[in-house]
Amino acid sequence: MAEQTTHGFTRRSFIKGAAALTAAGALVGCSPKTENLEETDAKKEAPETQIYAGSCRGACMQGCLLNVHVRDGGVVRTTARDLPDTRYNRICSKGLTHPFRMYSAERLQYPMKRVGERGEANFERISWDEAISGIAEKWKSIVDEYGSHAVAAITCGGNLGIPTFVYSSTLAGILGLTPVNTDFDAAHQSAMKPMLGGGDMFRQQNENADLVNSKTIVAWGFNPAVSHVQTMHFINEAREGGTRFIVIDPVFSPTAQFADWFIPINAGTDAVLAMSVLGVVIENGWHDLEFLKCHTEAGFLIKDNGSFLRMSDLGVEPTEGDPNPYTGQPTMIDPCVVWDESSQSAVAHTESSNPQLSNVPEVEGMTVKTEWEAVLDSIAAYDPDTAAGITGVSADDIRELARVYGEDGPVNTYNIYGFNHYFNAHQAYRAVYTLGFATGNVGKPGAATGSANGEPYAMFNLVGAAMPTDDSGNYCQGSNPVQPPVSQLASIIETGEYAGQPFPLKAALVANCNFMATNTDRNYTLKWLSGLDYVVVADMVMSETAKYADVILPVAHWFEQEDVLWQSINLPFALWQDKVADPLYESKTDVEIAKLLADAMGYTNFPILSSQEEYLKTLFDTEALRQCGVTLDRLKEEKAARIWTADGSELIAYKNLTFSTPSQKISFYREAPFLMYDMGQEVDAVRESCLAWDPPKEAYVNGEVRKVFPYHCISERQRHRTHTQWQDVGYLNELYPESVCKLNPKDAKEVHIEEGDKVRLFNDRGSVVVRVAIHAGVPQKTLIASRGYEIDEVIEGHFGNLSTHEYDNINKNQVFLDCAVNIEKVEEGE
Ligand SMILES: Nc1nc2c(c(=O)[nH]1)N[C@H]1C(S)=C(S)[C@@H](COP(=O)(O)OP(=O)(O)OC[C@H]3O[C@@H](n4cnc5c(=O)[nH]c(N)nc54)[C@H](O)[C@@H]3O)O[C@H]1N2
Ligand SMILES: Nc1nc2c(c(=O)[nH]1)N[C@H]1C(S)=C(S)[C@@H](COP(=O)(O)OP(=O)(O)OC[C@H]3O[C@@H](n4cnc5c(=O)[nH]c(N)nc54)[C@H](O)[C@@H]3O)O[C@H]1N2
Ligand SMILES: [Mo]
Repeated sequence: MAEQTTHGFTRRSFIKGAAALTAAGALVGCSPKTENLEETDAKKEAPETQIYAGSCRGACMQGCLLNVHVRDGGVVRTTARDLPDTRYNRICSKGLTHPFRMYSAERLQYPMKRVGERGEANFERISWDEAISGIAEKWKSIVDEYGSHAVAAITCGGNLGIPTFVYSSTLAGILGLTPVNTDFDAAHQSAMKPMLGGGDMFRQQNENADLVNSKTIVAWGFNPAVSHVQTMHFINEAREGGTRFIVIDPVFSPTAQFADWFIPINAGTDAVLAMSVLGVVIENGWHDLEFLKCHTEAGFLIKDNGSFLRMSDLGVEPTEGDPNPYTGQPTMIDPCVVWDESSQSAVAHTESSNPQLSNVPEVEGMTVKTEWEAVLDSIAAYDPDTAAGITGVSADDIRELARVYGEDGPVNTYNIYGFNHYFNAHQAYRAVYTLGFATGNVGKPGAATGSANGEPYAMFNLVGAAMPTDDSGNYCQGSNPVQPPVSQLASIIETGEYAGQPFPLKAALVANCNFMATNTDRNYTLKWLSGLDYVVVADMVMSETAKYADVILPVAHWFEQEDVLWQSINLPFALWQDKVADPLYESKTDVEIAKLLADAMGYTNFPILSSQEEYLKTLFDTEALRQCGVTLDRLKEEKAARIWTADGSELIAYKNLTFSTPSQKISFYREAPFLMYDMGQEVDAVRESCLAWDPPKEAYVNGEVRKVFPYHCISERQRHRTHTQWQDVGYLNELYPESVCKLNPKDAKEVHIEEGDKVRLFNDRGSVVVRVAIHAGVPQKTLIASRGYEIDEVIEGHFGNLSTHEYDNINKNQVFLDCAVNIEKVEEGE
């Protein structure tokens, strides 16, 4: 019989748990002795130390190559390891404290099943056999009754190594599950895909070494001093070489401290600022006409009904193009039309190098306007004075920023997700990117516009991971193509329907994700979670989400398996992870777990899951990687290899100025809205066709909600954590002992709150009680909450109680920052 153990985990137990650490090490016969980490430098290394390569793979989207120092079978420390291009050598406090995670007292040691109520964290140890056969039995009965789509695979960004895909892609494909990605950071995609085309969309930025070539760098809603520390280093080097650094942020952020010019902006109004700056750019003729004509759709003609004028409208029959590479279906080519200024005639866009951008005469009796005119129309309302009233940026500053874009190029407009987490975020991305592209800031050294989001999917064999074949070469059944937004889960589970169709959802497999702590609207999460019959969580630690599991599976640490970190763009390398030790306790790798689950469900014949190596091999099986000469064998040997460019040159995004839109040009206009989810919601197609601004739902300073809940609540990433990870590292917790709420000194005075006071932040969704830190960098009527802390790390409540789970009607996008609250003092002892 399984040993009966009841666990009441608390996060705080770590600091108390130093003794447990050594005991944990002793369990597996290695003595990691983390309490004896030596303060030696590499040269004074003890002779018996073995040094392995490792990589730090949390979702900070960078990743450091590490030396993992092993003595007597135990990891004793980590140091930075040389990359082939040593300009990129880095390590941060997280990489340096990794041994503490490996030997954390919080690590899950064996499979467990729930014995108390969900969320109580009362579990009983079970064997792997019992765990896997129990899961299979439950899933089989659900599949028999409701079909395989009734089991969801929920994942997020816990580990950006290769096995990240094993559940929601590979296992979901084999078993036919419904993948639910947690809709983080998504508005950017709905703006980018139609503008630049899907294929290359994650390569908007040049690699970081190119930043020195910029005359101006604009961090627009980007806080690299915390969120991308590797990039910050390159920005500072560029500054030393004379590059001007501009930061646009509502908050005087850690990055703003390095700015030559800090532009505070009202949250959620970036679209207005960008449109207004673009207006001034155009007024002064600072836009790049040649670029607009040759490499964008600015000259494409649009008919009165909003659709493009195509050659078929002029009587030219469409021709058949190459079949679609994914579906094999035939494609028809019916090119869009431009008005060629030189010949004064309407021609296919491919035939003109000099399209007229405005005032095109009627074409065969049809009134037309250009895409460029659509842009001009949509920005017309935002003259600098009007824009100043909305954004809080003065008209003079708007004009000066326009001059910078016009005269101080090349400009790198660098962002990730600062303005992503609001209702109207796609509008902001579209407007900011239009400004960058209209000034020709793309495809050249020093010039780039966009996100350095770290997901270079295009290089790897994602299709092979999602649609593996069995040992007879037959494709698996494939996962559910309908992937509902998280914001609909409660109603789906309650009604068994989504978008008017039956959609039973009964169980979930959760991995790489701590949604109880990281999703918006925690009460909503609790609601849908409690509607599920059966929840399995695979994690390394007893996360807040694992506490809500029916069965918990312990996962091996990053250092306990071979892996490749490949999801980083501004760091142009794939990084190898040696297996430095066996998985501790009874933990298993994600690939092993997926294999056990597939086997137990009767799918025993998929070679992709046969070993970690086989899994990695599948993902590496692409032409793009072969062209770069990046193979697993080479990585094993060299530990890091440059990716991105076949000739090993520095990555300049879109260097050939060819984009992956159907026209191969940058698109500013949409005939139909690009919807990230479609459940029949109403969408204003005209408004979505070009640039626009709608105020964010709650954050807008002059909005209705702020009259009731006067403070905008921004949640801030922690330097010492990636989301909730590293919370079990005592050293870091000593430096940052608790979650706080930062408050502007003037506001503090007004509401009679002092540094260290206990306060309750609340709105009609819920509340949290934390202590206050007074901080002049916080704008007035704004509160900055430290995020990434779990429920037992705050005094009462949860930050996740405050935000809304709703999305706008375009984006499948959680809006963490679109949140208004009020604040009140809580007396000590209350
Ligand atoms: N240490 C650490 N690093 C991380 C992470 C972590 O948890 N810890 N998380 C990683 C992940 S998954 C992500 S998505 C990235 C995100 O990294 P970033 O894109 O840098 O995102 P944020 O930190 O959310 O916000 C960046 C800045 O945008 C500002 N901002 C907020 N609202 C607005 C607005 O309306 N307009 C403008 N212009 N600025 C605004 C914020 O004040 C902040 O200073 O960071 C990654 N890196
Ligand atoms: N309030 C607020 N909330 C936010 C944000 C915000 O700005 N404000 N930012 C959001 C953003 S941008 C993001 S990307 C999300 C991130 O949200 P999450 O991805 O949920 O964040 P993590 O804390 O990284 O949680 C991942 C879990 O994966 C586990 N894990 C790590 N490695 C492995 C592994 O190899 N295998 C398995 N099976 N599990 C592993 C970790 O232990 C952890 O419990 O958070 C979002 N939440
Ligand atoms: Mo993120």
